[in-house]
Amino acid sequence: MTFKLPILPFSTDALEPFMNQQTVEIHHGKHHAGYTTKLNKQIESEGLGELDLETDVFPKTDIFPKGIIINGGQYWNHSFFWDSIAPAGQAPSEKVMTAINDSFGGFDAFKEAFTKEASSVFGSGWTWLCQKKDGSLTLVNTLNHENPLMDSVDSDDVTPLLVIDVWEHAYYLKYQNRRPEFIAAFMEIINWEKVEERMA
Ligand code: MN3
Repeated sequence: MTFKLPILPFSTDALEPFMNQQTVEIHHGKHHAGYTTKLNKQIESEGLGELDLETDVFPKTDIFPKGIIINGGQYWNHSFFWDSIAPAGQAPSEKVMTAINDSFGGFDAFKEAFTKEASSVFGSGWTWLCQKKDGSLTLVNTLNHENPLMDSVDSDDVTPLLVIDVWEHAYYLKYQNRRPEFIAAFMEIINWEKVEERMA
């Protein structure tokens, strides 16, 4: 089987000015495409058959070659990331807002907590808004290629709802080293409809 680079759910200039066209084009067309190609090559060279990343690979990272874990993680994380954003103008639904209020004590408090977590990832990684088994929401940081579905990440069986990529390639062309400005911009282009869809 072959993994395919997902088609973006928006045009490459649709997130301007928060995420500029060149960043989207290179991030999707070069970085994500590169991980996709490497994942497929790795699967082929290992002679592996049909693989489901979520159910086969991420819960058992020890038994797969590192190249599958790294490129599989990056492939999946980026697919999840593109679905986490949308042209500006969406607001959380009442259901999502209630969960945010219950878990963080208000929308501003959520934004503050999310910004703090995403700012604190040292080097390359990701900040995930997740739902716990009890329905409450929590934030999980992962490094490099990792995500909360991986058994190597201590995240208590959560369901990811939303992710920000804080690798420098996600923002450097527009924001250079100013990650906090990128995080603030990301807040304007969250796909809240998708967050709700991902909630239990
Ligand atoms: Mn990236």
